[in-house]
Amino acid sequence: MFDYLDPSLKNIECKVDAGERLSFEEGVTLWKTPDILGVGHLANRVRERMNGDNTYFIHNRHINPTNICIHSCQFCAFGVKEDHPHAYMKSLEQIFDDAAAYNRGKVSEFHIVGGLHPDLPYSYYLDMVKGLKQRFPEVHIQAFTAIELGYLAELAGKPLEDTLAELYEAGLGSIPGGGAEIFAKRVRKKICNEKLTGENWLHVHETAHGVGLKSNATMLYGHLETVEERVDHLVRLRELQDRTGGFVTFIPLAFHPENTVLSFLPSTSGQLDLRALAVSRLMLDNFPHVKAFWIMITPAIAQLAQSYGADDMDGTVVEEKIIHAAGATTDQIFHQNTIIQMIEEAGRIPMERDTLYEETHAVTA
Ligand code: V47
Repeated sequence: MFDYLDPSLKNIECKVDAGERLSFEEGVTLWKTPDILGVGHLANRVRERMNGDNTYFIHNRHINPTNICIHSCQFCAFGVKEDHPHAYMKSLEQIFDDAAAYNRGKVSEFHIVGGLHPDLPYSYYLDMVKGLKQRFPEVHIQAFTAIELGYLAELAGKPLEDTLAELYEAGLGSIPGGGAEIFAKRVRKKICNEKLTGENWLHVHETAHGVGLKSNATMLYGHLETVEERVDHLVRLRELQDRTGGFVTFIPLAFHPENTVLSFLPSTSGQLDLRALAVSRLMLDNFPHVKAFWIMITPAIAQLAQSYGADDMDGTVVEEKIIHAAGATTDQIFHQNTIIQMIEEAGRIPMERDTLYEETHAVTA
């Protein structure tokens, strides 16, 4: 029997055990209670019910085509204007070369996210997808956040649905979860005023699910948002998932303040990172997976997170620019044996997966 420090977690436990949905107010309790062990324990029960002892990872390769961006988000240290000394834009040939350099028959996913470049045409993105698919037909392309997709539809001069269908046809496999930040208008106005609204982010994902594309979802936490705004974010994702079933994985993203306009804010704590994963697992009862992205929260916390609701560690990544621009001190590459040993030490079964968890198999170091 688990002894909860916070008696209000007892009621939540009854609902969790009965498989009942938690309310907005219960979500707030989970964020506010000092009983982090209790929250973790409940999240772990759900995690084991849904995914047993499996901890998933993938051989992937991140590609960030450009850091030049028409937006100036307060939380972002990656995006710059064209005249910035660190501004870059990769040609399609460079992207294909990068992909080839790291493929070596092992990588099963290209994860592609970048800035909104002011001058690139829609054909650049379409040809990127086509060219990668032609050269690496076996690799899944997870590309373009909802923000980029909204922009691409504008560039293409076509309705969003047609743009998504065309990219899907060209070889786009699924959509990453970035750009969600926090849906609440109050915060969005302060941290990413020029960006797609929360409602529009949800609309892009709903439309993508409608054309057959699966997607991920994220939440950027640890900046100006309140606990209630975090719960609102999770509830809105849960509602969309009820309608479409198109989300695969949820990834809470810990805000990294360095080199951003919000650099006066502290970094997130280990406790907040674990709680974000645990509360997400408990509130998002219809999301199959919750990922502890080691790049964001360190491999050590990602390992601990395997007992706080998470069932995924992301993957090998190879080169990450967005969070490292904002001060992440983690390595950029995680070798398979290190991932496997960390998962085993956490008492879980290392399962290599493809992007959509359709093919999975247990591995040993
Ligand atoms: O939307 C930007 C975040 C996202 C910072 O789908 C920051 O599996 C923290 O899409 N501190 C883009 N976060 C990355 C992305 C992603 C990442 C991991 C997994 C998946 C997935 C997708 O990066 C942005 C924003 O929320 N971000 N700057 C920062 N300073």
